[in-house]
Amino acid sequence: MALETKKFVDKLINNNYSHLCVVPCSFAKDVINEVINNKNIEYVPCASEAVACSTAAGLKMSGKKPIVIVQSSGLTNMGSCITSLLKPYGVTFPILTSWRTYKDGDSEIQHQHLATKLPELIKSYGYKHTIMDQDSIDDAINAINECDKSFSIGVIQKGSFTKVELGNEHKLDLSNYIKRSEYLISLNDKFKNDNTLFIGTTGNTAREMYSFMPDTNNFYMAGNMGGALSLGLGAAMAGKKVIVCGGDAEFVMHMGGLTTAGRYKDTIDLTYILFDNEQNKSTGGQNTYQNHVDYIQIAKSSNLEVQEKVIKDLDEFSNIMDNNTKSLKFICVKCDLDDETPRPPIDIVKVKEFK
Ligand SMILES: Cc1ncc(C[n+]2csc(CCOP(=O)(O)OP(=O)(O)O)c2C)c(N)n1
Repeated sequence: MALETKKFVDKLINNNYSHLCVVPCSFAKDVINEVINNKNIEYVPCASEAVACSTAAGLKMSGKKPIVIVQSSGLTNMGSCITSLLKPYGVTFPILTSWRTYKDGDSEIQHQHLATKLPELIKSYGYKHTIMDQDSIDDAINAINECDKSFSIGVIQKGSFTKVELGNEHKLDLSNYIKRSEYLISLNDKFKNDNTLFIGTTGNTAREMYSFMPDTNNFYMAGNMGGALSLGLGAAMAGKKVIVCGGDAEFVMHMGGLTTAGRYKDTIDLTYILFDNEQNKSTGGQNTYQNHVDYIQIAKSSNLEVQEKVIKDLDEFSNIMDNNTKSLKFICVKCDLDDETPRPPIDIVKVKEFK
């Protein structure tokens, strides 16, 4: 059975919950859609789980009733906020996390560790964990109310909520842009049999690289969301020529890495290509709501050499990628969605040393 999502969200609102602070997980897609559709509770899309947790703490400490929803892989990002703010100051609000499982051959390597260790992680934070009921809305709401007043984290399992479509007014229109696959194919043509290291980020970028860049030297980072620029920085500092293929949600998650990378501009060969599809494609297409952010200016002021214009054209992209000067570069490309492509298999993903 699954909880009827609209009724569940209405009950949250009846219980005066005011804000949903989120980094998306596909398990929570329908609750997120319903909250975006619903005018009586505020959706707060967050750059990282650390941001979600601190924002919720600020809301709670100011008399509001926030709820945080994150993926198990992101509960670790909240560790500092939980152990050094929520626990010592005694601040409580419902934190709900999905529990991503792991099955050899069928799951992403990023979920392997916490698939068995999530309860231990929660315990080490000094919290209890409560598996959220999938049959009774009242029992689920009671568990959430318990999490609101005690150190308890609610765990959401797959299939807990009925399907909710996003209202048309919230849907994105990317039809003016070309698909990411076209840019990736052009990279494959340009860099085939070259030793440039391509790092693909968590989300659909790495998956699509596997399908559309079969001839380049690829590392698929299915996890460590937000860490791709810094991973690339380390490799570039060790002498490699690196191109990171990122996404708009991954780029902002640990944006502080820009300040570190910027320091090394003149000594490294590293390009970050931000493939901006304005959404979290791999967790269900939730809008990142980041149109207020000028990625190019942020990169520029962190000392990266930027392409001043957002790229929307394949020839333009191809010309830019012909620029071989050794530097720390940033390119922002707008792209439309490709159809789902398969995950790269674990034996190809699991690489300990770059080529
Ligand atoms: C720390 C962490 N939080 C959340 C997730 C869940 N997650 C996986 S991919 C993704 C969104 C990626 O979006 P983007 O970077 O824009 O790339 P796209 O899939 O749109 O290409 C999220 C939220 C995760 N894997 N790790």
